[in-house]
Amino acid sequence: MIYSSTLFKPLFHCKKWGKMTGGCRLILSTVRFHCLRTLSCSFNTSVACRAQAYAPVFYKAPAYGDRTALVDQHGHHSYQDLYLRSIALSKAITRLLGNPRNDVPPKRVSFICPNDASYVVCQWAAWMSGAIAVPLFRNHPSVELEYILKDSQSALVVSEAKYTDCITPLAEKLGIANITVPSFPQHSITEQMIHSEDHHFDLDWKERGAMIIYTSGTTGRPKGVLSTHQNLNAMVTALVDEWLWTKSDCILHVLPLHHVHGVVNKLLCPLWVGATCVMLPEFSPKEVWEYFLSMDSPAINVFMAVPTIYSKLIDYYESHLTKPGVKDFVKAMCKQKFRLMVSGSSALPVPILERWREITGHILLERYGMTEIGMALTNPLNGPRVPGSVGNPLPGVHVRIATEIPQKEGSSYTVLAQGNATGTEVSEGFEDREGELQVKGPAVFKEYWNKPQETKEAFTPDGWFRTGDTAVYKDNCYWILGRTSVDIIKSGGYKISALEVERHLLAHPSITDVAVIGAPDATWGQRVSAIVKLREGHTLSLRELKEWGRAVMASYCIPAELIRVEDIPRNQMGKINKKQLLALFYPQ
Ligand code: MLC
Ligand code: AMP
Repeated sequence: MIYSSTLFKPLFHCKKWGKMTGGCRLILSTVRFHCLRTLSCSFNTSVACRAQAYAPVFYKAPAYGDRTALVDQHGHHSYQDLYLRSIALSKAITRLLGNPRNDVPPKRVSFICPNDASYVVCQWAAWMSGAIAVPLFRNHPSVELEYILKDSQSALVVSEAKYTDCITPLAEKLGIANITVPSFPQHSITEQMIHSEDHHFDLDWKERGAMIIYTSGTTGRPKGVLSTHQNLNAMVTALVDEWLWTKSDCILHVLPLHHVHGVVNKLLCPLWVGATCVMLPEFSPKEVWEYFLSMDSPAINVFMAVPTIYSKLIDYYESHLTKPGVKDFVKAMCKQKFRLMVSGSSALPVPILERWREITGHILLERYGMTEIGMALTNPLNGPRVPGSVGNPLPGVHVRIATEIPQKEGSSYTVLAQGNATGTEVSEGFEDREGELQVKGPAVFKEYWNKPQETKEAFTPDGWFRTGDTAVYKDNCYWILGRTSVDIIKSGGYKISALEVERHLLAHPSITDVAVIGAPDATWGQRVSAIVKLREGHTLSLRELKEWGRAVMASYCIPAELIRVEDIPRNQMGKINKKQLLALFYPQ
């Protein structure tokens, strides 16, 4: 057996962990799995952690061995199980793509999965193969999937069996290879199978592309945000350090897995530290409350969500859990079980924060982030959380609030306030002044995929990423006041481009003119409202529009409201003033 003492010696004598061959490291990993009870944990942890700077999360899995990494609708999955399944899939990927590790830039591997272990296996396998992982959203209509596959120039799409029928025709149309995630019964992955080829995970990870996440911009089609392994490493380690993640933590995961909140904060963080992630196939208020109030193991002690989810949980509580004895039980359980409850991705209304505190005894920790930068600002884990504020910079993050001084050649900026985790300095005379929030640091993304001009425009000449959010520094913390552009809508935590929705609606046979605005909404933050002019003689109901929209848009982009008008008001230049439209149709 490979874990005999004779085999150990040469491993200990490797010159440098960083220079170890992948084969060596794999042997160590396997040793770990077979000697879990006999090997010292610290040995393996140091191997896994020090092996390669900025290496992806799967490097850590061997050290966590048979701990439970994930619980999903199929059962419990250990770190060992996920790791071995990922190696097996990565072999299939490299057989198809050659060796993506040699490619510059690395090949893109898209994948479409339910929210379960198959997602982690695809993500890790893509990274093990040296490829860039492109997560697809299973609820996107096929035109949206096609756009992402094409735009990312994916070389391969991996689908979980449930989605193979949907993805195969698309892949064939685009000439992209596709495979189904093999469903490995646990016992079928053997040491022999893993050892049948050598694995070389030793790459220069730092600058290597890791993941492309698609995000809406103000103009144009969605852009692929390319983050490197260094970016992901910085995002994860900042949160792990700041919120004190440990392997005893257990998080309940209810978010989609094509955005950073679900991917980084709720999945990579727990997997990084050896904690457990209990993953629901989708958000269900009933199931979330059942987990919150359950005495069973694993006991959830961390929760994170967008404000809409807290609002929906409150609604469920009001109609099912308010009987006197039950109410006290709910509060006692939440107070006793949880160490951390976080809100983010859009502004947390103070009434939601207050009601949640009454129900659970927890003051939600609000933080601020963005696909391009990971998390930037956070209220403290320990110490007072200020309702309505997003706290201060995370470790490694530099922020400033600045206003643009337009110039003939380029732009320069007046800096109103600038800070990092150690403090913020406000420029004299600019106290309480609002401006654009700008960010620098190792978590800031590398580029918009294949969009050099957009990438350039997203940064100031001196390298600050322009978030497009208006902020102010006041009372020793940062406050987000809203988006600079009215054309970006946030609904249920999703960022939606009003112009993109308009583009879709203009293709509707009955619509001749349209303006899309974000109507304020207590549950959704904003909801997509379409003000339309219909072609003469045509009729269109909201139900018909929604039905039509399902084939062309993500469900969260489909207008929730339809306002029919004779003409859409425009100024002399023919431009629509959306602020005026909002005031006109939503005076509150
Ligand atoms: C669903 N619907 C939405 C919507 N989600 N409409 C607008 N905005 C949304 N976000 C529509 C559906 O199409 C449906 O319409 C109706 O609402 C009810 O759908 P549902 O499926 O029952 O809703 P539900 O499952 O409760 O979904 C709500 C939700 C979901 C909040 C769970 O939207 C969600 O998972 N949001 C999280 C998005 C997220 O992860 N954002 C992070 C981005 S990263 P109809 O007409 O069919 O009834 C980021 C950076 C950072 O922002 O800082 O984190
Ligand atoms: P996305 O582009 O989907 O990653 O969304 C990022 C945007 O979400 C930010 O630019 C903000 O507009 C918004 N956002 C995230 N967190 C918060 C928060 N706590 N408060 C207000 N807005 C937020």
